[in-house]
Amino acid sequence: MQKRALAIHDISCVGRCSLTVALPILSAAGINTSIIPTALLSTHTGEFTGYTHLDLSDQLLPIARHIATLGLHFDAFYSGYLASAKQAALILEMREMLCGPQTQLFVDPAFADHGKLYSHMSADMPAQMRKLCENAQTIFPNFTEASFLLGRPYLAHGYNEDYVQTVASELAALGPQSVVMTDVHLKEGMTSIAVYQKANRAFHLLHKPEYNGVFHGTGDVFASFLIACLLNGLDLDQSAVTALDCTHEAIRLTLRGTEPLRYGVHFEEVLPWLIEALKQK
Ligand code: PXL
Repeated sequence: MQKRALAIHDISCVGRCSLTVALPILSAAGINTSIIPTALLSTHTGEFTGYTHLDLSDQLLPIARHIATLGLHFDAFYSGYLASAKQAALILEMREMLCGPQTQLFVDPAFADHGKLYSHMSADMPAQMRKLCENAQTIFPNFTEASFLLGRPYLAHGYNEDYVQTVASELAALGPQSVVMTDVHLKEGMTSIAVYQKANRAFHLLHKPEYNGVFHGTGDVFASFLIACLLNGLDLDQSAVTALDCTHEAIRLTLRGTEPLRYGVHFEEVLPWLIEALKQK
C-alpha cells in the first residue's frame, strides 16, 4: 500500500530547500505527500538579501482542522523550518489532530547552522523547537542545532567520537527514539553523520570527504532522502547510508555546474538513482 506523508515546512520560492525539496524527493520515492506551509518566502534566508517572509501561523490550525475532517491516515508527519518560535506549539496541536498511534513524527529542527541561528530566527526558537523534538520519534539536527537544543557551547572542531555520542544520547534522552545528527567534524577534510538509537544504544558514524563550500538546503535534502528510504522499508542505518550517498552525489554534481551555491544542490539529478536503489532493496 502506498504510504502517506504530511510535510510541514516553509515554501521558499527559489533556492532548493524545505518543501521544494521534501515534496519532490518523497514523491519520487512513491510516497503520497501532502503539505502544509509554515511560511512563504521569495528565497531562503541564507546568502540572499531582500527576501519576502510571510508567516502563515494563522493558517496552520484552520488547514489542519479541515484536513482532519477528511479522515486520512498519515504514516509520517515531517516538520522542518518554522516561521516563528510560537509555531512549535501549533505543530504539536496539529499533530494531535492529524496523527494516529501509527504515525511517525520526524522533526528536522532547521533553525541554525555553522554555530549561528539562521537570520530571522528569534532567540527562543531553540527552546520551543526542543518541545517538538521531545515529542518526535526521529530528529535530524545538525551539530549546531544539537548544541543549541542542549544548551551546550557549539564546538566547530576539536571534539572526539565520545563527545558526539554524548551529544546524541543527551538528545535521545529528551524524548526521541532515534537521533540522526549531520555536520559532525571529527577530522580535517571529512564530514560525518551520527546515527543513535536509544532502544539498544547503538551509535554509528558515517563519513564522507568534505567538499569546500556552504551548501544550502542540504540538511533538508538529507532528511528527506532518509525519510523516503525509511518509508520504503529500509532500516535506519541503511536509510542513513543511502541518504548520505544521495546528498553527497548531489553536492558533487552541483560543483560540476556553474550555478551559484546559494541556489542549493542538484538533488533532482540524483532522484533516478534513489528510485533504482529503492527498487533493489
Ligand atoms: O534549509 C533550511 C532553511 C529552510 N527554510 C528557510 C531557510 C533555511 C536556511 O537558511 O532560510 C527559509
